[in-house]
Amino acid sequence: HTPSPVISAVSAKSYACQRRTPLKHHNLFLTEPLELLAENAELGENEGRSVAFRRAAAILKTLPLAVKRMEDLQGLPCLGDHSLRVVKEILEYGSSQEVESTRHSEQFQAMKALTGIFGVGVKTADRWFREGLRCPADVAKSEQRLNSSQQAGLLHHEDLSQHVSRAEADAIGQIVERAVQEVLPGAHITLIGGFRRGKETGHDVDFLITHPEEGKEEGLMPKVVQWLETQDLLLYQKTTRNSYLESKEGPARPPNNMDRFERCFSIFKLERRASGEAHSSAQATEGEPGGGEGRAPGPEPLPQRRPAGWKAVRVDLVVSPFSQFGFALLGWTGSKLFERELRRWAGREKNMSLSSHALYDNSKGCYLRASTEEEIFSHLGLDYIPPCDRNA
Ligand code: DGT
Ligand code: MG
Repeated sequence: HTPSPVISAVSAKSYACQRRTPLKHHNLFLTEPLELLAENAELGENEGRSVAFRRAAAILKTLPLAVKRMEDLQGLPCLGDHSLRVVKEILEYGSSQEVESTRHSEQFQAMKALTGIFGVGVKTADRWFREGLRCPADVAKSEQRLNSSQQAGLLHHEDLSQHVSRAEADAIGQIVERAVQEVLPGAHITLIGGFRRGKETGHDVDFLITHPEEGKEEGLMPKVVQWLETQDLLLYQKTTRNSYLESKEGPARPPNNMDRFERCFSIFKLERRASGEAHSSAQATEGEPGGGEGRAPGPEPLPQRRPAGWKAVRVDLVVSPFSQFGFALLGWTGSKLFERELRRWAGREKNMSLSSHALYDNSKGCYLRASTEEEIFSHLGLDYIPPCDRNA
């Protein structure tokens, strides 16, 4: 058997963090169906199955050519029986019955629509589905008790279900920059998430904030949020405090919880120009930092038409101490599968525990310091992969 040209160009590296995965690739016709099955498994809370489909899709994204026949896949890792069956069917018939029936199933569509509401997770969506709700409009009409994030999610659902463009992300970036400089001059703001990986659109905009002087960043988030609120730039916000303490972690509890930074889940009110292009209203308003009264977060009235002229955009802000910045940057750039694979590589191949805060070497019993992503890849014995090639 002559080695297929597709395979000979790809070595059989089985962790996504060992490979370069660009945003644009040649096998969307296979990866989209596999990722749909992954999403369906997530909605059914079957994580193992979901990850298997995501890994299968990810390996196909690294191939330099479109797959034409099953022989093209010989020697490739990460392709389980189920994924191979789906691929085979698509190569032979142009589509997979399982994928298409899932795509059109009432449960999949409803679960997708319900979890598409900001603040609604799989468990809530599943309960609502069993109670007969199918879409955001059903929820709005129902007597369901909603928490404040769900109320905001429903109220702004139309805007939040639209993609955020790169121009909008940049406009939000200017607002965040302005807000942060007002309350802590010298702080650094970095665009993270999908936009850092080169995506042209996103479901939200993610920023990492730090200050070169360790400790200066403490308590920053409430001040930023207050400034944004006095400028009337926030429609919703929920801030969680930093609860990560390295000294308390120790070897017994490796730093694997990823949600311990000071973090703000928010919905920004982004002005649009008449041209339709987003721009920052903060540029036009001279603010008095800390002066006014922030609008209290909490229940808002249920759906009403929003006035034209602005768009609701989901924004995630994360504050990291300078000493953890490299880990935070790596941990928040994604993709989610790439992150997962990095942690799996660290644990299985290196006996290390990686989080967005630190890297702990379990064999040596110590933390490994790093201030850049490059150093972390190097600690992990991996070739450096730039953000644009982390689109696994
Ligand atoms: P999208 O959908 O266009 O916003 O795509 P991403 O890749 O920006 O996805 P997003 O915004 O959900 O998350 C950005 C990255 O941040 C993700 O790849 C991993 C990380 N991340 C997301 N949620 C959490 C979290 O709760 N904790 C931690 N530590 N990281 C998270
Ligand atoms: Mg994002």
